[in-house]
Amino acid sequence: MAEEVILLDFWCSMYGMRARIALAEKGVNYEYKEEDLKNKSPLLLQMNPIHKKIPVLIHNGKSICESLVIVQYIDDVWKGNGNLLIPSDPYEKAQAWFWSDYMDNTVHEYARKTWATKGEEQEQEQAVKDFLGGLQLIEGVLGDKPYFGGDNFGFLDVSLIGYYSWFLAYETFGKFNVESECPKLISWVKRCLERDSVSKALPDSEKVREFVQNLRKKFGLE
Ligand code: GS8
Repeated sequence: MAEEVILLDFWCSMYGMRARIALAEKGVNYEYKEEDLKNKSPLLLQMNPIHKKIPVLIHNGKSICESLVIVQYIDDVWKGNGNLLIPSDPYEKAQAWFWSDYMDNTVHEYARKTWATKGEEQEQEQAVKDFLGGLQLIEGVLGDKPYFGGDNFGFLDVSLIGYYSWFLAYETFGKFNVESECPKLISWVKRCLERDSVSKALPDSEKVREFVQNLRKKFGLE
């Protein structure tokens, strides 16, 4: 039986990008379905009734939700294809989950505040400091390795790289520059972008900047 793989996604979601990259790394063919998050499809509501969020992977009719769970699932199911993304060493694996969680649940909120604060300059300056502080910690985890996974592009690389497509927006509205504070991290970004799986999954940063500018207008921030 031919496999049916569908990805419910939204173009500038750093979470969706993880699924796109993992599927490409494993050479899995799939159908991409763009969701209108303001008017969610019945399929999304049926497949992710708990959170009603993208990304959702639908594999032969069964849904898998939460981007990191999706990456792990893809790595497990298409084991034989390409490199293993999840580290085989238990400590490395634990670290990869820890830092992914730190990015999603701590640094992402600082990132959001770099563009979503309304005239409260101090709050925004603090958000920029906190965001860069978080990125510097993450840069320390990379150290002098080519990838977070060591010599091979792995799970933590997949989970972090999508955030890069939002950096231009954060930098524009927060008035700062990531490269001058985190040069090694940006070298890592450039290395990742040499992979087709990454360059094809990440949207144009300028389009993301426009998207964020429209959100700012919508929220009455400009
Ligand atoms: C986050 C997914 C998410 O926030 C994951 O998959 O890792 N922890 C989850 N998805 C957003 C779009 S990206 O910002 C989403 O679907 N939002 C719709 C909504 O909140 O209604």
